[in-house]
Amino acid sequence: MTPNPPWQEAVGELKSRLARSRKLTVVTGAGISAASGVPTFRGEGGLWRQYRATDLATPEAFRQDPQLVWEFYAWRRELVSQCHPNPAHLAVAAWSRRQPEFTCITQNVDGLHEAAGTRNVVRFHGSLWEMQCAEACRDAPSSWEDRREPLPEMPPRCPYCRGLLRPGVVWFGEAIPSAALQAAQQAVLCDLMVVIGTASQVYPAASLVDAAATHGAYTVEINAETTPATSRVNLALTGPAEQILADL
Ligand code: BV8
Repeated sequence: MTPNPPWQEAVGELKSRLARSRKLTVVTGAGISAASGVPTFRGEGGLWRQYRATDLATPEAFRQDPQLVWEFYAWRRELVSQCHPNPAHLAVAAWSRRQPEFTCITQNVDGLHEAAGTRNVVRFHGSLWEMQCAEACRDAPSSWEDRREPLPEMPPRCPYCRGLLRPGVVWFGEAIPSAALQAAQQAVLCDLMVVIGTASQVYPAASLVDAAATHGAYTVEINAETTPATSRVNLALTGPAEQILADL
């Protein structure tokens, strides 16, 4: 008889909370996409050449070397275009169809929640599949979807002004898009928040669980390791999200 994984007893509690919830908000990070083959930011897979993702995901890095930053994002677009939703994404998508009120606030830019059919996804940090004119030229829309793989030229250029394009993601030091922030401010007014696969070190995303708790939500963390949020939630399930959510 294999011993029950440590999360077994907690799964029962989460199941009953899900059954009773009237408004569920899920917050996800890179860990939910790990089983799909998408490298996380801080794990060993988070290295690209000799750089850390967090060194390249900044406006300064882009200003200094747009070619290098675009090679990083082109590498991630190509890699993610081969990745598919895993059982954790599929479980969240099922919740989005079944729960009376549901929001998925994701820090991920891979688009796998949408690919899994999840309803009401808030892209808190943008998307690899969105483009913006880096000059914010007046003829270009604020952002648009561009799934061309590979990109026709490197670095890609704005079709409206021939200036540089930039990936439609939120870099460190950049503000969260106001629409996403407003959606999140509504979504934290929930009765149950489940935080999945995030090191809870990036702000303001990492403060969403505290905002939910302040408004009376029951808070749950599902993560492969303990994080600064583990001691702040009502229920922590430590293990691989794709296994834990498959058990649910
Ligand atoms: C901003 C898009 C201000 C790009 C990303 C306090 C308040 C406000 C801001 C700050 C603050 N303190 C510091 C800041 C600045 C900064 C910040 O938080 N820095 C950190 C490093 C301390 N925040 C910002 O800059 C934000 N903007 O504050 O603006 C402002 C306001 C007005 C006007 C101007 C400016 C913007 C942050 C957004 C950055 N962009 N992504 C891209 O992707 O290329 S962040 C990026 O890194 C991801 O989106 C993600 O959010 C983050 C990585 O975090 P995780 O998702 O948690 O991933 P990680 O690898 O770290 O962890 C994975 C976890 O999964 C691990 O715990 C692992 O154990 C677990 N795991 C692994 N496998 C599994 C698993 N779990 C379950 N199952 C598995 N199988």
